[in-house]
Parts: sequence; structure tokens; C-alpha cells
Amino acid sequence: MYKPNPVPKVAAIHDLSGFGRSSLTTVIPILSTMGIQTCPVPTAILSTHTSEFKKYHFIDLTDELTAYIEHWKSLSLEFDAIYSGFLGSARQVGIVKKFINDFRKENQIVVVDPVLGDDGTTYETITADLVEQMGHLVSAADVITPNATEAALLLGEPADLPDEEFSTVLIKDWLKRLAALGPEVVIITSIPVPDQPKLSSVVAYDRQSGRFWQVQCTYIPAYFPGTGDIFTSVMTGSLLHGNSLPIALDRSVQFVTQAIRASFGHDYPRREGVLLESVLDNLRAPIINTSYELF
Ligand code: PXL
Repeated sequence: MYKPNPVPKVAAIHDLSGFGRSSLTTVIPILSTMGIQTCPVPTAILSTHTSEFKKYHFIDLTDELTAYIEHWKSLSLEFDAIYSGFLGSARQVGIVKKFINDFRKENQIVVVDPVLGDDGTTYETITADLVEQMGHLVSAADVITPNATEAALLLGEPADLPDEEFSTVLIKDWLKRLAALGPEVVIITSIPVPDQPKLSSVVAYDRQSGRFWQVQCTYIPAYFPGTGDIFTSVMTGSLLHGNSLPIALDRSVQFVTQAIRASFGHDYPRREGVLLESVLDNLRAPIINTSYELF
């Protein structure tokens, strides 16, 4: 008998930052709006995220995770996707790898967003040990979504390369080397487009088909924290809905661009993140124009 799956489930391994729209406070509304249930595994609790806020309260939940996950194991829970992001310590990498091992099943997507830094530097709580360990976690994933800084850190390349260095040859080399670590699909966000300061791109490599995809978008000169979490959440939701890789990329880029555009014209502290609540309903709209291409 055909057994429909009315609402897919995602185990979301991220921190809960109480203020500033990042991690779980973006993952949950996005996946819910896309008709997907989020089951959080909180890696840390913070009063705010760590970009442009100082003296935030940071509660590392490393020592709580094993008992939390053991209870889920005893319930024989099953997930259509496992999606990890910001981790509270290097030691959590082993715990998340074990989670992936224990909850692996047929017909499932494992997405790892190796949250480490942006704009050429690491976030404040990210240690050299965590950077190194994150390399082991990406090996256990099907899909990874580093930004350009995180891709460089994972590959041991300089994280502060000037924009003009991002040639097609370099980007394809990075994508292939990251795929060689294990994931079938590698996506790198926030790639500068040489000689086109008004453009930014998201690139992807699908190891099985050997195809490279890119979606270009207008670069908006404003940094909002949490946009990486928003991108990967839409990506995860789209892949769960059966969208092709380039359509999922396109939806995610379009949604982040809409969110930034909805926010940029308003005058408020950027550290509060994009005005996600204003654009969430766009996730229910059909994709009309796509701009993805092979490269
Ligand atoms: O958006 C990534 C992220 C997640 N979690 C925390 C962060 C950041 C980025 O600054 O500080 C706690």
C-alpha cells in the first residue's frame, strides 16, 4: 500500500540565538512555511548571535546533546533530512557525525552548512580546532553549503582572496576538491564575480553528473547576519520537495535576494537580520523566472 509522507521531518542541528534572526529562528519559520516539520537539536543557546553583538550570553550544550539524542534513538524517530549548522564546540562534530550514522536511512538528505565565518574571518566563538573538525563533518554530508570564506577555510586556502582571484578555474577547482572530501553536491555562496562589482554568485557542483551550475544575482552592499542560514534552509526545503539542484539553487538565491531587498531600504540595525517575516509568504509562490546556467 502506498504510504504518503504528508509532512517531511528535518532534524535541525543548530544554535538557538534569542535575538538577531539567525540559525533556528530562521530555520524553523522557513521550513514550516514550506510545509516541513523542524525538530531542533540545539547545539548552544545564545542571547544573540555573535555578529556585531558584544557580551552575548553563550551556553554551550555539548554535554547535554548525547542524552537528548539518546532519547530520540529510544523513540526510533526517523527524519527525511538531517541539517546541521552552527556548532557550539569542536567536540560536537563527533556527536553530529554519530547522529548522522545512527539516523541514516534510505531516501534521506544530509545537509551540512559548515558555519565558520564570513568576509575572510571566522566568527568569534569558532576555534581553530572546530575549523579542522568541520572538515570531517562535511565528509559525512550529501550536500554542503559553505560561503566563500568557509570553503577557503575547509580547503586550507587564504580566506581573504581579492575578488579578482575568483576565476572559473579556481572556483571549479575548489568545488571539486570539496566534493572529493565526500559530499555529492557542493554549493558555495557569496562568490564575487570578477570585474562585475554589482554581481555576486552562487555556484554548485554535482559530482554524479559532473555538472557545474551557477546563479548570479545583484550584489547589495549590505551585510545582514543569518542570510547563510536562510539560504541553506530554503535549499533543504526545496530539495525535500523534489526540486532539481539548479531550481533549488535559484529559489534559494531569489528568496535571500527578496529578503535583503525588503530590508535594505529600511533604516534599522543590520545586526537584527533581514525582515524575514515580511517575505516568508513568498516561499509559497511558484518559481516563475529562473536564471540558473551551466558554467
Ligand atoms: O548565521 C550563522 C550564525 C549562526 N549562529 C550564531 C552566529 C552566526 C553568525 O554570526 O553567531 C551564534
